[in-house]
Amino acid sequence: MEILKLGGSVITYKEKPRTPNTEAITRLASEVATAGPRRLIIVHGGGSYGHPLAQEYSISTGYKSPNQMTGFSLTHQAMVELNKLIVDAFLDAGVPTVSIAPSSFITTEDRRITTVDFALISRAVEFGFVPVLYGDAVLDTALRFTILSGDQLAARLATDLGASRIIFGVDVDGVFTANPKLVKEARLIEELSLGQMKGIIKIGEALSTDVTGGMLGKIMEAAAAVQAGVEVQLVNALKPGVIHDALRGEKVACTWLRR
Ligand code: IP8
Repeated sequence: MEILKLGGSVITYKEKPRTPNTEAITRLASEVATAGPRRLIIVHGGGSYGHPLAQEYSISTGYKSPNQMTGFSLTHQAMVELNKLIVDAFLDAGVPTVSIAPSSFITTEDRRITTVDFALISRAVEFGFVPVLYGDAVLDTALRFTILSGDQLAARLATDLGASRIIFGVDVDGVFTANPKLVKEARLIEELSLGQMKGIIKIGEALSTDVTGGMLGKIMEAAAAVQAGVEVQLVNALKPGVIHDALRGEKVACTWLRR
């Protein structure tokens, strides 16, 4: 079994509220379809659907005032809307996707998934379906509610279901020595060991106050899955053909995170 996480910056235009990257979504659906049937779970991010509302109503830090209640629902509904676009595109391409809302069966405790039962998802995969989940506004036993990132969900699914690989489809080729969007000399790092990942996490934690998003957040979430023996591949899902080739096990420009 494998997990494909499609980043919000791939499937939406992050700077434009509620704007899907329809071209990318349609292309990715056909890439997954032509890669052939497989035991796969798709998780997608929030991009310009979930994030602006989650931010406007400060959902991730939990309950502080009654007007956030509507914000919680609006954030979830925005994700349902984006999820419908994804699932419809994959169905059009012939991939037997089924939508599963994370907030309907996952709670967190202080933002981390505690006990969760993925048996239904595992059954759906066994029966040939491709479940599609997403980052969502979820109930939290300590904070009343929070935002569960698609990255945390993908890593936990992989660990609990014993997946062989997580493919993170992002908008760059992988982890670079510097920000490739700002620094021309930035070099792609082809492989990071768990030890190297831990070093990066330590530096990141020391430097930054908010490490949940972006590449560092992915490395942090991936660490537990890598520790459990899952191979994690970060690839550029905006480049046509890359997700197809990665699914087929062909060589692509990427970063591997391995034990
Ligand atoms: O984009 C968060 O998921 P992510 C989704 O994977 C929401 O961090 C609801 C903002």
